Amino acid sequence: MKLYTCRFTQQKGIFSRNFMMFRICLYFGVIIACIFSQEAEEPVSYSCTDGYEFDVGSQGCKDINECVTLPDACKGGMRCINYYGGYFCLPPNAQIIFSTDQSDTAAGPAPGIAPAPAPVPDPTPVPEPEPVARQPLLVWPGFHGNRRGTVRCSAGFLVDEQNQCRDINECETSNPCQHMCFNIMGSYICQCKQGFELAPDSISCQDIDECSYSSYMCQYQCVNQPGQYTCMCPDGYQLQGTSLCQDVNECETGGHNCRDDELCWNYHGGFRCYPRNPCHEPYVRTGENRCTCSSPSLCHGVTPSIVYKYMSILSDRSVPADIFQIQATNIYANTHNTFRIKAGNEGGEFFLRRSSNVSAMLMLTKPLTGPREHIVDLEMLTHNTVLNYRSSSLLRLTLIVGPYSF
Ligand SMILES: [Ca+2]
Ligand SMILES: [Ca+2]
Ligand SMILES: [Ca+2]
Repeated sequence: MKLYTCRFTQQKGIFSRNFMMFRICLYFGVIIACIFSQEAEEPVSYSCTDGYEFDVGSQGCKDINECVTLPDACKGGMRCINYYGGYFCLPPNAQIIFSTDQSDTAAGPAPGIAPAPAPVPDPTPVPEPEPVARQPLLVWPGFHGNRRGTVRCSAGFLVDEQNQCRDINECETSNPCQHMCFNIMGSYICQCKQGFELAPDSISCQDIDECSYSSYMCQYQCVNQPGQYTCMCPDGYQLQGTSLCQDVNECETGGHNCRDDELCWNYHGGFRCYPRNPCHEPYVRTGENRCTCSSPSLCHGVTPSIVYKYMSILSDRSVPADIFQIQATNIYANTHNTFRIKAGNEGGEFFLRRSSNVSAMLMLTKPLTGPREHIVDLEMLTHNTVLNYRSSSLLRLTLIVGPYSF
């Protein structure tokens, strides 16, 4: 309650009879206090209900426009709507629709001088027969109504029993989404399961083609599937994790078909079967992978011994690269060893670098593309400087180049 000091005289009966009666009712206690405690010409205390202030000119309580007087009457971007005795804070999208029905209009309390709550300012206010009709318009997001109780709701809302607009839970009523539905005020949102994305219609879900994102999704081959993708590996490989391919060692897993007299040699992408005894006439097998020519008559002018070695190499391996070391097995005093590539380097893919008196390193100088098999003969020439004795030995290296770079 706000207290005001005022002059209250009988001469100022300029209001209508009804209004005076109302004032008398509303401020009965205050008036009584004035009559009994003050002389007619003496200042008296006068009070108005909350939201009103005494207007000296009109000698009545006048609505306070809080939307003007309060600097931040509504926060958060809400719209301020002044109302008799108070104010509303409404969402910006709220709409107020005034009834244009003439039967709904009649003389009523003068706007701004109303001593009691009255409707939202109406061009032609009328007295309402039903008390509820005197209530302000209920204005909420999606709500359109008038005082006569006819209500129209925006899309996504429905009128309930209380004549109010309530959100439709589309997820329960129509379930429009193909996968997941989330209800929101006035609408709904569809979402898709993992591996799917929302289609342009915002309702259905379409598969994500993960394989189109990048060529690095899979080491070998990406296969798109509904809601997911899988990586595939070529024959001779197995999937390692989700994207990598790992060679199957057929020689260990037993997935080879080599005979007992054959040696199984695994390489990236397959396996090979080589004879355990690679020696041909005039050579005889004198050790594992070693062939020796010992016949004085037949071995004249041929390499006395040949050692067979095998190695696997990935296709398109980066170069230069050290790939194989050749080393003398017997070291004699007063000997000098030299190394050379005797055969198998017609394309110039290899280079033999002498690393010591008894060893040399085979270098790859050009990338090899598989699947392919290279046989390179590496020769070691031994010169005994004291006895002036020369001999040679051969290492036959079989290089198996896999079909892929993994
Ligand atoms: Ca909804
Ligand atoms: Ca997919
Ligand atoms: Ca293999």
